[in-house]
Amino acid sequence: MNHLDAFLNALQADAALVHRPENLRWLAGYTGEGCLFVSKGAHALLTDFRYVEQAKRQAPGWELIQVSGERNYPALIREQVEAARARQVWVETDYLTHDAYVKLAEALPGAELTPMAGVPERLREIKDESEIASIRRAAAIASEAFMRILPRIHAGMTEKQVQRLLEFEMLELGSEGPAFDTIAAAGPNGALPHATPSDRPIQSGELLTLDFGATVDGYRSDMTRTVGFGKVGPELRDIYETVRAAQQLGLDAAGPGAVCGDVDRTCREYIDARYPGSFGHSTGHGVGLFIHEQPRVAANSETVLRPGHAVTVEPGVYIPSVGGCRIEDTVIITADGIINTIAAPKELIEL
Ligand SMILES: [Mn+2]
Repeated sequence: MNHLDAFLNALQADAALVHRPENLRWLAGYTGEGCLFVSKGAHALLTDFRYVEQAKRQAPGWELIQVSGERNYPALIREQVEAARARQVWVETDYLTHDAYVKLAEALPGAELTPMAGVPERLREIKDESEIASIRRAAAIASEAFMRILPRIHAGMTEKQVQRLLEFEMLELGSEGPAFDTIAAAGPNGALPHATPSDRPIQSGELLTLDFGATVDGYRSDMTRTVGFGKVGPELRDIYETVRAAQQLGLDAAGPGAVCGDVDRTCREYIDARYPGSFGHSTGHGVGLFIHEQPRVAANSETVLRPGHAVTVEPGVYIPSVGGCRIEDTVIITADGIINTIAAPKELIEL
């Protein structure tokens, strides 16, 4: 079933307005600005002059409606809603600004605007073959970029220099852009799970955590590797091996039928027995058009993993003023196991 049909099946209102760019792409294959109007009887793409040709090319099956001057978005949306005789209209209340919502409501006095309530997010969870191919390509690019920079990074370089090298190689290999803000965090910065790369030179004896991804057809990959510089001492080495073992346990626990909360607990119990309280974030998350999607691989998640899920497994240990380590792969759940999309090795590398 294509994405539009799946969305129509799930539509529990007379019509829906879609504004979130990733949902425009997911539903219509369209990457420009504008919005979608979807009802049982019609599906239209509203945009302005700048995107008309692009819309024709990318979304040929959609009725194209061009905004201009008097015929602005609220007026054209009103025409669509009235033509469809829609009384209840789904809108992305978790995306529209308050001002945009108020304007819509003013333009549609006869309609009840109700939250779309995570329906596209739920439907996007299970990836089809072409989506999986894009994620795997993005993952292969990120993995290969990591391997390419290893011989070129050394103590004395700054976190920002490593970040730039990594992002350059991903672009060279065909990434549309970083999947998210690349994290490069060495030494004490490694104890901050989402550190911003700084101008601080990396010192010998430190661990460097690199969390990054590539983008292909809008689909993202997510991976983390932690590498050592010079000779890494026994304390950091033990942290590294603890995370590595926990991550492997998480991968072993993931698969069709596995409960997300159980995958999380597997990693967490292993780490908590050795470094209590040092692993404060979730074990993983879905990956797709967004870097963070459903399902969450978190302690309280009862979601059962199914074929077509793309999730990360990324436990970490963070010790303030000592350092940190995280190891992450993006895996695809299949009928009989998982495909690990990330090929880069996980033995401790000392550069
Ligand atoms: Mn991640």
